Amino acid sequence: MQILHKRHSINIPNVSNTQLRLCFATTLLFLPAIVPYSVGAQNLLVNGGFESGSPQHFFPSTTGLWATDPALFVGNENGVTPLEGMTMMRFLYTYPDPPEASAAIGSDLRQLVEATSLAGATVRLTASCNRVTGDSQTDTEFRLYIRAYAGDLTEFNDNFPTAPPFIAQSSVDLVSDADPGTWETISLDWTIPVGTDYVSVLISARENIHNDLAGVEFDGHYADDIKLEIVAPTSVPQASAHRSWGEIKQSFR
Ligand SMILES: [Ca+2]
Ligand SMILES: [Ca+2]
Ligand SMILES: [Ca+2]
Ligand SMILES: [Ca+2]
Repeated sequence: MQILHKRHSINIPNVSNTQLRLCFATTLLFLPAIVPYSVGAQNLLVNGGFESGSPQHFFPSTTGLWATDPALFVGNENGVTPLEGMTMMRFLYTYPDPPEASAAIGSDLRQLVEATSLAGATVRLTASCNRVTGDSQTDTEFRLYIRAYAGDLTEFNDNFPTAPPFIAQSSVDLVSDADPGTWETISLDWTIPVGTDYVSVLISARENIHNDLAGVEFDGHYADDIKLEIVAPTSVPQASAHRSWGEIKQSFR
């Protein structure tokens, strides 16, 4: 039996090598960037369960660490058991240096995340919070933020708090119950705006009931298991943000 193999070919009339290369370069220019993250596959935060190391005071200027106001990573205490793993984060004060109470009402922990390739992606930010029962002056509120910034994240520390201003933000509040045996979870979905270079994730315990100016500001307030995950990938072409047209043409010579 004779087997006939068909070959399919495409003839491109009168197209020079240079034209073909420019056509290929144009295609590359408008292809969506290859995102090093995939949907739902990973927590973009490092140490989201507060299982290792210790939080730093003052503002971060690098990715992968929790920093700003005084806090501790602790195990079981005050009738509260970590939701995830062996340890959780305890909020201490609202002023970082020196660690002390102040007229401020928010005790904030931040982490910066490189997000150049995430602009246009939708992310889900989730955190769980818990507290002691306390008394009539025990604060009850927590707040979860995500903020987008343009620029160099290594300058975040130096420029805070006057700059850099964030491009956009989203936040969600939680009023916790008085049962230390239960964790309350908050979550938000947000599309990272085009032009974002990095984001900060911020979890805050808030003195919504009694603003202590000295001494103990929070009677026993905790967070655990913070996650930042992609729920929809970016469809924004980004190659042009990193390579100029001239650079692309040059690479084909
Ligand atoms: Ca944990
Ligand atoms: Ca609770
Ligand atoms: Ca205070
Ligand atoms: Ca207080």
